[in-house]
Amino acid sequence: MQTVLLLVSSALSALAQPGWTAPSHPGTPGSQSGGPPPSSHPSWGPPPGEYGPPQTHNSSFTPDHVLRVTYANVSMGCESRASVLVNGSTPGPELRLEPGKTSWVRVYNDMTQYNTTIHWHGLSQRTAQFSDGTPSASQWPIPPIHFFDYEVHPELNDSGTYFYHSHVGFQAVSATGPLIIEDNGPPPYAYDEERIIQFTDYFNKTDTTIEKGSWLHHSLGLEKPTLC
Ligand SMILES: [Cu+2]
Repeated sequence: MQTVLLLVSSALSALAQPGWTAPSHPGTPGSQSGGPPPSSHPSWGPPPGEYGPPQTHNSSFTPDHVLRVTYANVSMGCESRASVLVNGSTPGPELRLEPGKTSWVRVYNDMTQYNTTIHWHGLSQRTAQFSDGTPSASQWPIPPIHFFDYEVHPELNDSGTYFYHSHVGFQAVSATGPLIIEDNGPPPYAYDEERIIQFTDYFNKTDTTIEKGSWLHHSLGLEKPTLC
């Protein structure tokens, strides 16, 4: 299944390559002419040669960052809550990416019962739409015990503060972390230290209960918080 995910990524990469034209399939439903688009068709995509040919990652490939998504109890505000976590915590680790450079972030879904994705909140992902993390829109979600290599390419003017998070159900609230796109050049101000603060809502019901609605919680008496 890992191979399938990578192949999907590669196939979509191929679609984004400059100069790519639809293959000719005379008689195929939806194929109007069976040939390439007319030469007056507006050009689109990145400049030729900027990104190179599609790549398939083999066992020697090393991603720039690794995120592991798990499902475990965390204690917060004197309560214990089963939560979807990134690298064992909520929020997860900060990611710092260079603008104008492609970074690869491998996301392992170490959960056995839920799908997951990671979305790069605020980045357009216009050069790697298949890596946007919107399940069933830009990618199939990552099934349990599988991984997906995300291609993230912030543009030179994308420097700033963002966050990443899962886009599967209510995981979005706890499976999240800071995403910093570094300055493009020396920072305009001198400063001694940088601190990242991420705020998020806290819910003591589990994602599943919240997604099903509060009536279930009340009618079945489920998931009373555990006080420490
Ligand atoms: Cu988002």
